[in-house]
Amino acid sequence: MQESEVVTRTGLVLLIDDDGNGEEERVDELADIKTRNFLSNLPSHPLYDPSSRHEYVKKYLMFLKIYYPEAVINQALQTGGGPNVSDAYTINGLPGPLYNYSAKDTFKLKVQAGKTYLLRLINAALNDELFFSIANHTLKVVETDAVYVKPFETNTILIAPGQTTNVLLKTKPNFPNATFFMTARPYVTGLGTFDNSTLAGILEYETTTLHSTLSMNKLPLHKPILPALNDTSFATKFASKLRSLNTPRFPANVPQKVDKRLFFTIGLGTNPCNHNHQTCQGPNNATMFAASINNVSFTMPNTALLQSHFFGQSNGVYSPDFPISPLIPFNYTGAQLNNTNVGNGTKLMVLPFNTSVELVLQDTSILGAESHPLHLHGFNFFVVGQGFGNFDKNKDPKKFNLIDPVERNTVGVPSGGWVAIRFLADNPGIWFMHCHLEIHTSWGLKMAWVVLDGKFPNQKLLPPPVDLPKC
Ligand SMILES: [Cu+2]
Repeated sequence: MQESEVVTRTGLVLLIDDDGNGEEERVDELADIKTRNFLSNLPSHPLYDPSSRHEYVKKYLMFLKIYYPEAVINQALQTGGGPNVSDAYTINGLPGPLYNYSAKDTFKLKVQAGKTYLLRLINAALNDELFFSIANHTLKVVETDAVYVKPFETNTILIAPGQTTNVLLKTKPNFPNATFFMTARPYVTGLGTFDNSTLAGILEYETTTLHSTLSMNKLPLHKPILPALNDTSFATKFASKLRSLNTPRFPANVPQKVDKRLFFTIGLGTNPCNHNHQTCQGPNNATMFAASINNVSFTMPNTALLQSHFFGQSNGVYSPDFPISPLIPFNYTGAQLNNTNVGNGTKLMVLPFNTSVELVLQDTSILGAESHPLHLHGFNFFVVGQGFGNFDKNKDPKKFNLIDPVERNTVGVPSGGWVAIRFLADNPGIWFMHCHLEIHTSWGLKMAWVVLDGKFPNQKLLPPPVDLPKC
């Protein structure tokens, strides 16, 4: 992922997708259109803030990024063990003063008193969900994954890899005679080792008076208190605050009828060690880590799925028989199983055009319960319910929120729990769904959907470009 920043004529900083996959671009185009609406329609806008009526709303781009070379993932796949932990987390490329020798590499967010800023947060850390907080300031969450939410205030946000969150930051009315740490560190529920370090940037108030840089450095520095590294209670409360805005202008179009009900287990597992005379570094020396959905660990095909589907040549590339539920039901969040081996295959699930899908994603306790940020390509979905333990298909659906559930494209499957989503399969093609923890995806925690063409010309998969390279 190679992003660059450009400044548009509106003075906003935007994120551009340079890798050509269109995904970040699409998210950003949506965000940008909304931001322009936001600026041009302030008085009638639901997020309109009377105190900043004539204020120009500034927007900052922030990356929370991690030093994490591809070689680390490759090494883990070779040895069958967990990945080495990263060196540091960064904000806009800078790790900050809580790391040795990094005080010079500190991101400073300069603000003026008495204004409202729109901060756009993107978690680009490959393997970690992150807590983020700014000392002595509250954040008003207004948007997640480029969709408005009912605004709510919080001291800390939780953001998973691949998620975006926009927050309004109202600065103090007057110069505060202090500076403020902005810190982030991971939320981790798995059993593996992880980078438990904390990144820090500084929120610094600009002043027109006599404060020199020297005197700025002498100001007291406040630090936020972040939740504990495994604070699932915070994660649950935060998730339950996220609701769609659901106004006449920005309705929540939650599918009310369901054509297909699906139940997928999400979790880790093992494959036998494939080195004959070597030991592996998996859970024991005869196994390698793997991960699966419904116990199918996804095997990457050699031919592109979309290409083989479009030309009707999918035989031998993938099989259209992804299971609608686990073949052998078990106590998903109960005691450890003796046999942790996964099945392997390139299995896809076929959906007729416009199928309304309800999908329950159930975490398993195999090799430890863990929060998994699941990402669906091609669609937004509504998060209609979540809970702990095993999903109860008789009781739990009665509590689903079908009015104003949050609409997004990446959702944390609660550690030792489940989450239910609904989406309308109105986008023909082949779409991946995978855990956004990079190592879990590499271990096979992914599958793909085949969404068939509809009847009308604008409901059909477009042909590949004429210059598509031939094998
Ligand atoms: Cu995962």
